[in-house]
Amino acid sequence: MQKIIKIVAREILDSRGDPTVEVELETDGHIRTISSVPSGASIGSYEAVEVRDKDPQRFGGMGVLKAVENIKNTLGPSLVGVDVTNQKSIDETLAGLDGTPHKSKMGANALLAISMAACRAGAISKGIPLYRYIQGLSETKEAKIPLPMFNFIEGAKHADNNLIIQEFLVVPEKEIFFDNYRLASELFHNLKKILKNRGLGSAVGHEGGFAPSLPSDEDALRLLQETGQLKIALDFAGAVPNELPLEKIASSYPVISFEDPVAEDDLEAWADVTKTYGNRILIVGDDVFSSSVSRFQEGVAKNIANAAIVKPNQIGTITEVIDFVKLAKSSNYKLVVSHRSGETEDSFISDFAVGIAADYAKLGAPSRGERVSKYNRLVRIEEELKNKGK
Ligand code: 2PG
Ligand code: MG
Repeated sequence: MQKIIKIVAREILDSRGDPTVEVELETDGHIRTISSVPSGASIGSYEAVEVRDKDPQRFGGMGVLKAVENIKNTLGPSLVGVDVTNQKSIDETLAGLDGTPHKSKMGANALLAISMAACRAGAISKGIPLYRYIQGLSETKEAKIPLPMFNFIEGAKHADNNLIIQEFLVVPEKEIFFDNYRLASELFHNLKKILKNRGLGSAVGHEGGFAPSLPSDEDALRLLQETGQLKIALDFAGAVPNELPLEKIASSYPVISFEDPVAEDDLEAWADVTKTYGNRILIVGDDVFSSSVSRFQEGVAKNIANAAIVKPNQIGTITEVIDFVKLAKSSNYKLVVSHRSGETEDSFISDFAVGIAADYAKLGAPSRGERVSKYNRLVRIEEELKNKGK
């Protein structure tokens, strides 16, 4: 048994250049792990919250020293001496010390950084890869690499352009992950050439996808089609453009999923959209569920969506997000594990997606360090799974 002896926290910067929390955890058997947490830009109102300093003198108010202090003074010391493989009790201690419904006292950013670092240490102490350890925690029968959803074009809160839809994603569906990765990279470069030839900017948005100013959202869909024939996924983040309603998209483009096609509180409209399109398109709940068991229960009772986004920082601990995964699976919902628009180089989410055998993973464009760190981790896991069997 390995016991936690030390938990240290600090501020580092994320991909947007904003501070975020990093934790180092150490055990009595000399295991040392590091984890850092991501941050969203389009944040649902049911999500667990980050604690930020709001001190205008530091990082424009975005500092996370309070969360770091919470780890140093309260959360860290309470876990000293705890068996690092006891993820459930570690997470219960963390959630208990916070004690609020949305983790607003200690901060989901503080809790999750520790929860992830403990999970990593648990895997090392058992001598198994992180995805295997998560497979065990989530009682998943067979680990598998999810189909990737690559972000090619960005709009809304993730870009400085005029597009209303937040994410235009392409979904290659080959069996081998690396083949999908290669195809996405080649098509991404195609798209860049098309944009340049048309005199459109090839600057990128928060997740590495291109962020051109286009006459309309439909032009973004046309660009994806010119780039190559692939399945398309869209994240509306609750806002559907007036001139491009769902019927038009569904009947004219090879779209496989609509994420948040309705605002998070309009459950009746959610049920309508699910009823109309759910037999042929994945209707993916992100903000509406916020990886929360209670929100999911409410949604299922009203027949909304047939797939769910899974984001650990929407709920704050690994145990709670696994509870959400188990419930969604038992209700036959497809699962899309997702990064956030503000990311670090941490690739925990890739192991998580494989360990819970998610159907899809949304990890950004096939470019930029904080995005490819996740896809590159999937490349390594795929090699291991091939060599060792599932
Ligand atoms: C989303 C996410 C990730 P953000 O809406 O699905 O792509 O965006 O992290 O800004 O909430
Ligand atoms: Mg979303």
